[in-house]
Amino acid sequence: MSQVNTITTSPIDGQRPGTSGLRKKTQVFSQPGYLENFVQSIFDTIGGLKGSTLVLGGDGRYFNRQAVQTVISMAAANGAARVLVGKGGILSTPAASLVIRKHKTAGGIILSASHNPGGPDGDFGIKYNVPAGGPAPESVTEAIYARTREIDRYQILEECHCDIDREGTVEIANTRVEIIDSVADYIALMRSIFDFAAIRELLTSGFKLHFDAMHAVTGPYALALFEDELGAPQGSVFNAVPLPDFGGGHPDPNPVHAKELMQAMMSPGGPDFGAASDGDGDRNLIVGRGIYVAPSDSLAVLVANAHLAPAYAGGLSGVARSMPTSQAADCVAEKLGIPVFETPTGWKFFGNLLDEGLVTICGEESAGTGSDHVREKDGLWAVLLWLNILAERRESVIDIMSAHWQQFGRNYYSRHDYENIDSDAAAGLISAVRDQLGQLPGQSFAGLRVVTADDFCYDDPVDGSTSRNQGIRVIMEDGSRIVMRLSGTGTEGATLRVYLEIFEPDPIKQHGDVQQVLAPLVAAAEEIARISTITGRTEPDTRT
Ligand code: VG1
Ligand code: CO
Repeated sequence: MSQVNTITTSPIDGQRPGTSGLRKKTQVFSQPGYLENFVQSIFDTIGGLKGSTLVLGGDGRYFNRQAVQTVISMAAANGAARVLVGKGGILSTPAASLVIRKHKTAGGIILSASHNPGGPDGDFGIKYNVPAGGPAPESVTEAIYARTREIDRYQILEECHCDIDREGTVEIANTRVEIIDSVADYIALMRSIFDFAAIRELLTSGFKLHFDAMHAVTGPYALALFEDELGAPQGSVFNAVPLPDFGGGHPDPNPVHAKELMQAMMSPGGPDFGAASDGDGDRNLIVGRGIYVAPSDSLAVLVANAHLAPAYAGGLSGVARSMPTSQAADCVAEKLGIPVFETPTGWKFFGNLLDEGLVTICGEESAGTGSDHVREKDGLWAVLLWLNILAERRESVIDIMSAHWQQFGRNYYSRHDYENIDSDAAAGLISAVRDQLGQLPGQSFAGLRVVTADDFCYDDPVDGSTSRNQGIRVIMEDGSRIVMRLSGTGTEGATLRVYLEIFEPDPIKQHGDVQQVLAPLVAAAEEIARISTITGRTEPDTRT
């Protein structure tokens, strides 16, 4: 029998977990003891694993399989009763959330750096999700971080190797390691939410679906769902095989990185409906023939039409969006007479609202949408809800968008990212703006008069916790808005995100070019934050 080894160690050069778990270069994670220290810090923080069940899986990126073995050996050495592992070490983030909830576990470990590129020179990541299935709240990630700074030992089984490619149960020390089907539970849940018969009818009626799995974790899920279960013709799902380096791509579902999909969708006679998902399957990109659907708009359309899917036929209790997400969903919620909650960036802030039943649907501008069916954002869920809506309405995406804007108004919106800029310069830029917030109201920039300016502070209505400095908001007289914050998911330098939004109620003016419409706000942001002077960049790297 494998021997439990207690290894003496010293604190790691860690980092406060950012928006979503801990992300570092793969090379950092593969240093001897680094992953082990972090994993032991998680176990120590949650009060040990003795007698409990842990869920484990990842997005299949480089180092995933090796890390799965390490976590299994450590869970067993720490006395876990059971470890539920996705076959091949694969579990999408929403599927992991489901398994954690369904089996009443002590939570789970998800190995993923989501949309960050993978490979030996790419990124790796790890996140702990709580027993409710969602990302650990700040109080827990802070405690894990504190533990990494004082840890002096970890426990691991000597020479333990587990066959993770065969479903079934293996006993290791006193731990039952169960290798489970990564997709079955998830598909069953989707079947209980949506009208599969209606979607099947749509997908077998000549309607063309084009789904880009970006060589990431959703490949096997999407094939099982769209092609096997819902009858879409073979080839509807492409880039379907998860690869350790995502085929050299960047598994971020936006028009820049999902180029192949965008090209197909923008060509005349292209598919009717296109979608993509990210590295770990929690985000979604929605494209209609000839039209990119901005994620904030997609959220609003889903809120307005959710009742067309069986699980939401009774209406929604409320909706939540992250602060930088456009206010398009608010316009819908107002008409529906349901509350809207505005939270900081990151799915962990939706957990309490969902647990309390205060909201049914949540969303972020970064293409994350989800509901109370799990406690994570869920890319394929969003695609299925769109398909369910299309199956009921039988209109094109472009027509649905036009009608939506006409009814609720259009929130022109874009996010400009300045990637890999100098960390000190980025921090300096934000603090300089922060320092002048009090003086901004009343001043005009590029012809736009500021009415309020603040640094978003969130008071959680459920647990009473406060999260400060969650992004700078500058609101203009005409209601348009500039938001600025630094990304919490990068591993190199800093990424400045500038979010721009202008509301247009007049249907005649709702078909303009987004970037052109937003140009005055971009100029105002430049005047306020002196972005090009401080960062040395005259253009953002990405506009989504
Ligand atoms: C980004 C997005 C945020 C999302 C987070 C994790 O964070 O902006 O909305 O929740 O990624 O998503 P940041 O701090 O870089 O802006 V995922 O799918 O990459 O885990
Ligand atoms: Co993700």
